[in-house]
Amino acid sequence: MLNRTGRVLTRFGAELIIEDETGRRLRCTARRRLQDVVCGDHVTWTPSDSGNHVVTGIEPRRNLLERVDPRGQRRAVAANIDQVVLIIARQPPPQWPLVDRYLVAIEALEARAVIVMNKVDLEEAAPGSDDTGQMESLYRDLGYPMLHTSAATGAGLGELRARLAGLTSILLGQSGVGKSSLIKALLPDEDLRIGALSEGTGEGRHTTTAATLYHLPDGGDLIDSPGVRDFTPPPLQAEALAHGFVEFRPHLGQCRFHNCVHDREPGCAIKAAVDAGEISEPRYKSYLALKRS
Ligand SMILES: Nc1nc2c(ncn2[C@@H]2O[C@H](COP(=O)(O)OP(=O)(O)O)[C@@H](O)[C@H]2O)c(=O)[nH]1
Ligand SMILES: [Mg+2]
Ligand SMILES: [Zn+2]
Repeated sequence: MLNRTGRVLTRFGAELIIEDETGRRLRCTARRRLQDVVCGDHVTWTPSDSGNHVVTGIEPRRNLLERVDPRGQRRAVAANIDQVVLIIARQPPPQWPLVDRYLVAIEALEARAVIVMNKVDLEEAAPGSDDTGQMESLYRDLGYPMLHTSAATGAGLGELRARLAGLTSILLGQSGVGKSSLIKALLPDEDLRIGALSEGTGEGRHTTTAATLYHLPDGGDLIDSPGVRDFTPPPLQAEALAHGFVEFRPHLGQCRFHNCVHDREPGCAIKAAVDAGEISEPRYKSYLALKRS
């Protein structure tokens, strides 16, 4: 049998929409043993004259984004993500420990992270304990690009589009920061695209919970759905958590106790680095808050 290749754009229950190398969109059904195929998967498939084509294999994944459903089960959301765009905003003001929680999840995916400060048309909310400007430079110094956008005025959208070109990205962030507004600006005919995909699937309109891969007008792909955008990463074990703080890495393995969780243990190399100013206080506090939660 002839095996061809393609990429999964979305799935509706047992039915998959894949795109082949020539850009054709095809309805497929996965072999029974391949039921975990998700949006973003690179697959092999074989044509069929009667009914749906058949997905016969999943190529090795670069990574797999999972969420935890209300019953505590891990659920695959999307595969092969190159980049995560973490959206924060002037208002509601950033919750920096939540930003760190997302960054740890992005590091675990081994995906690129970009931070976008949206709503720059607005004044900053009354400054709290953390100065936003200082926090922004902290993340820049850690190597995370920090863009400024306004979905309202269009400011910075060109730079954001340029960042998305050539990669498969997703947007994440807390509610109210402007993710839906940014998606609308990036994918002006989103509704149309979804309509075209769901046409003829027999399931009516696309259930917006299914992650869907879209091609961006200026190049690059965006995997999106409210379920993807509003995803909150699951908690991690202390070891994986510490590894997700990139500036901790050079110090890991140098604590007095091999099982040190960098909290109250004596001889902790992480705490020594905080005291020496090599690791910032806010990031260390974030680590402790996440570790204790
Ligand atoms: N002033 C301003 N308001 C924005 C901007 N982006 C989004 N909003 C508004 O913020 C609110 C939340 O936006 P939404 O896109 O629904 O956020 P989401 O919850 O992250 O999807 C809405 O009232 C938007 O109109 C922006 O750049 N500037
Ligand atoms: Mg939204
Ligand atoms: Zn330690």
